[in-house]
Amino acid sequence: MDKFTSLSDVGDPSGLLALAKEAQLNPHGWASLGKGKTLCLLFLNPSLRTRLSTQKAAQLLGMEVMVMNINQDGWKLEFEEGVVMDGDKAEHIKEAAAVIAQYCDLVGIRTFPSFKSREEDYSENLLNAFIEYCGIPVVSLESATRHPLQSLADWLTIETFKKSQRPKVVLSWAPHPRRLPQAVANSFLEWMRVADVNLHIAHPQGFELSDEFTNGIPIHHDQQSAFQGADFVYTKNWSSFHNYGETLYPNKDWEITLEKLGNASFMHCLPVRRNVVVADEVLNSSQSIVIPQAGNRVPAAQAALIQILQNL
Ligand code: AN0
Ligand code: CP
Repeated sequence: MDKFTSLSDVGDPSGLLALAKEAQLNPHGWASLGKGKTLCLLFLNPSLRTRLSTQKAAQLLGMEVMVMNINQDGWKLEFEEGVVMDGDKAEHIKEAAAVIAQYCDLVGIRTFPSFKSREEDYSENLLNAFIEYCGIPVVSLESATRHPLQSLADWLTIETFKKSQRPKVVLSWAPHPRRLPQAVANSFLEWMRVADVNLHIAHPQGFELSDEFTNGIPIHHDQQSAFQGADFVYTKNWSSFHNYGETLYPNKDWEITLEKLGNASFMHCLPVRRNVVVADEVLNSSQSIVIPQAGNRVPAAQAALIQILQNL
C-alpha cells in the first residue's frame, strides 16, 4: 500500500482487517518492522484518539514519531496556487510538505473540511496538495470526506463483538450543536459495504449524505423503525451535505436513549457530547462499546502502517 486515505487505496480490505485482528491479539508481533523509520503526524485540527493511537501504533512497530499541531505551532499555510503571499500566511504547502518529507519516511495529516465550498472540500484539495508536494506515503488522520483509520477500527469492533454471521448495523444521525463534517459517516458506509453486514441509515429529512456513499443502502427517516432488530447502532452527527454545512439543533427527538437502543450495542467514534447525542444511561451501560472501539484504533493503525512499511 502506498498511501492510506480511503478504501480505494487498499488492495485487499479483508486482508487488512485480518492483519488488524492479528495486531489486536499480538501488538508486539512487528516490533522491529519500523526500525529506523520516522512517522510525522501533522494536525490542522484537534484530536485525542487519532493522535495517541497512531503514535502508539507506530511505537509498537519500532518507529520514531514526531507530532506537530501545524496550524498552531507552525507558520500559517497557504494552499492556493499562484497567490501573492502578502497576507497572514507565511509558508506555502509546496515548501512545507517537501521540507517535512526531508525529515520523515511516512506522514499522517488531519485536514477537516473548510465548509467554504462543498466542491473544494469534496475534491480533497488540502489532502491532495499535501500528497502531491510531500512525495512520501501519506496516512489520512481524517480528511474533509473520510476517516479510514476510524472505519477500520469500527469494522474490527463489529467483528469482535458480533453474535451472528451477518449483524444488522444502523448508522444513525444524532443531534449536535456544532456544524460537523460528514467524513466519519461517509467513511463508515464506504467500509461497511465490504463488511458482511445488513447495513441501514437513519437520519431526519434533509440530512442525506452524498449519493456516492449511500447508493443502494436503505435510508429511514423513522429512527425507531430503523432500529428494529439492530445489533449495532453506530451514531454520528453530520451537517447537511445538500445545504452544505447546515445543522439542525436542538432536536431531542434523535438523541439515543436505552429505550430506543433495544438490545443493540452502541458505537460512536468519540468525542461524544453526553445528553445531546446520547443519554448518560447509554454510555454508562454495558451496551456501550465505545471504549473498546477507541482501543481498536491502535491495531487498526498498526495494520495500515504495517502494509505501508512493507512497501517502502
Ligand atoms: C469530528 C467530526 O465530526 O468529524 C471528529 C470526529 C472523529 N468531531 C468533532 O469535531 C466533534
Ligand atoms: N475518533 C477520533 O478520531 O477522535 P479524535 O478526533 O480525538 O482523534
